[in-house]
Amino acid sequence: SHIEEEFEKIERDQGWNTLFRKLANDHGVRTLEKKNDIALLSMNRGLNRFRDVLPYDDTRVRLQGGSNDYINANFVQVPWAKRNYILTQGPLPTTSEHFWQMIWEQNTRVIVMLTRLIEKGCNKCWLYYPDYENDSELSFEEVDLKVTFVSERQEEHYTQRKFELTNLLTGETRPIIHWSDFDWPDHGAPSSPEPFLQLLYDVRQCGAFDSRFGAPILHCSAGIGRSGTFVLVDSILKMLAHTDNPNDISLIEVLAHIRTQRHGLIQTAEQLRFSYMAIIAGLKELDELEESEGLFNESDFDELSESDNEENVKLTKSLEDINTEL
Ligand code: PTR
Ligand code: PTR
Repeated sequence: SHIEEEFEKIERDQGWNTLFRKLANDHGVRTLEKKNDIALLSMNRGLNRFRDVLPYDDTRVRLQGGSNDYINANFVQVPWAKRNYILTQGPLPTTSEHFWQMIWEQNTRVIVMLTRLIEKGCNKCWLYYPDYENDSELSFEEVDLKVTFVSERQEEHYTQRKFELTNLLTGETRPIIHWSDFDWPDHGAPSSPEPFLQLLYDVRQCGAFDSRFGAPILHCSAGIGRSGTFVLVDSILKMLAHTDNPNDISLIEVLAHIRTQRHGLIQTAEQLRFSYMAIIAGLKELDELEESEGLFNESDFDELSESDNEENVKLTKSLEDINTEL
C-alpha cells in the first residue's frame, strides 16, 4: 500500500522528527484562531489535570445538568470514516462525577482507558471506577449516578470490565464496557502493533461505534497523545476498509484535521511512527476488520438486538470531498 511505501521512505530518510515538526508548523495554522477561554475561567482552571492541555471551546463537551458545564473533553469527529469519539483527560478526584455525568448525558457505553493509574511513581489518573479490589460500587450523589462492578475479563494485554451505570433519580440502568491496563507509557508507543490491534479489535467487536449510542470515550492522562494515536489508527483503518481509492487517503491530513478538534493529538514522532506501523499491520489482517454488530452480550441487551447497518454502508463522502475539505 502507499502507506507502507510512505513509511519505508520516512524510515530510510530518518524523517520522523522532520515530519512531526512539519505537522505542527504547516498544519498548525489551522488552529491559530482556536480558543480555549472556558477552560481558563478561574472556576475551571483547577478542573484541568494539566495547565497546558485544554479543550477548544467550539468542540468541547458541555455538561448539561448542574451549574457548571465544564469538563476537559472534546468531541473528535472523522466524517470520512463516519467516526465520532469523545477524548478526555484521566479524571481527577474532583472531576470523576463530571466524567460519569458526561457518560450518562452523552449515552456513551464504552470507555477505553489508555493510561495506567500510576506510571513511574506519578499519578496519571484517579481510580474513578469500581475495580472490585477496592470497591464494588461507587456512588456519585452530586450527579445522581451510581456505578456498580459487574464482571471482569483478564486478557493477555488488557483488562475488560463491565459496569452497570444507574441513574439514581429514575432507576434506569445501562451497561458500560471499560478497557484498561494496556501497557503504553505517555509520550511513548506500545512495544509492537499486535497487542494494540487486539485491543482495537475487541473494542470494535463490542460495538463501541454502534450508532444507536453515544460516542465512545477515549482517555489517557492528558487525553491527547495515546488517545490521539488510537483515533488515527482506528479511523484510517476504517477508511481504508471502505474505499476504492486507498491512495487518496492521507494519514497526515486526517491527523491535521483531528488536531483542529482537540489540541496536540499524537504527542511524539514515535507515536506517529507507531500509527503507521499499526495501520500497516492492521491492513494485513483486513478480514478481521469486519466489525460486529452485536453490542455487549445478547442477554445484556435483548431489546437492542436489531442490527444497525452503519458498518455496511459505504462511506457516503467521496475522497474528493476529503481533499477539498482538508
Ligand atoms: N493540576 C493542574 C496543574 O497544576 O497543572 C491544575 C491547575 C491548572 C492549577 C491551572 C492551576 C492552574 O492555573 P495557573 O496556570 O494560573 O497556575
Ligand atoms: N504537560 C504535560 C506533559 O507533557 O507532561 C502534558 C501531557 C501529559 C501531555 C501526558 C500528554 C500526555 O500524554 P497522554 O495524552 O498520552 O496522556
